[in-house]
Amino acid sequence: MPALLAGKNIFVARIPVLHGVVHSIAWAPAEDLHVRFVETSRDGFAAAHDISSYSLIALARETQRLMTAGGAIVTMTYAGARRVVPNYNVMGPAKASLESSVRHLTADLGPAGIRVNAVSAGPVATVAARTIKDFSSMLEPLESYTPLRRNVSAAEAAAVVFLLSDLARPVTGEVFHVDAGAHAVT
Ligand code: 0WE
Repeated sequence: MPALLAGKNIFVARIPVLHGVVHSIAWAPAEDLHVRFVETSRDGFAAAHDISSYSLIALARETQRLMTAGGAIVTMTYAGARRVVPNYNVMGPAKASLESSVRHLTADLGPAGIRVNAVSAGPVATVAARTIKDFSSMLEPLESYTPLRRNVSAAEAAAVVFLLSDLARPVTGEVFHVDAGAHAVT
């Protein structure tokens, strides 16, 4: 491995100032997505919250000192944080925790001009999502019940770019829905 990539100070070594960071990582053990929620294992709960939620706090902590001109952090969440979505299971509480952390981080980082927001996207058929049991059967109903009668593509999550940009200068602590209106009717 090149010397610059060794160790954990890669950002410090190579990036003098940072204006924005996108946090887009989530994981729960497949076993915990395939059992009834009430059967969630302690280890699965811990792993889901560690990887999907704590990682935002760690990212904010390590990048805040590089955002010396202010900045923006955007994370990705999902409707399962607030309502029961079949099979989303332990990821629901993990996303609820993530959304709460967004609000708590705004208070710490706001005075330094660092904003923290989340984009709640409708289900997007990513490689990981396609491995989920019955995922494609979730997509069809969206075309009948969402106000816009459609689905959302990964590219349409470009609201992330807006929240990173100066256009969103007064916006922090927001969960911005990119879901064809599903949140308004469900
Ligand atoms: O947040 C997610 C995906 C989260 C996820 C997916 C997996 C699949 C493979 C977390 N951990 C794992 N672990 C694995 O082993 N989404 C918003 C996409 C998603 O995931 C679902 C959904 C939707 C939508 C799971 C069940 C039901 C609906």
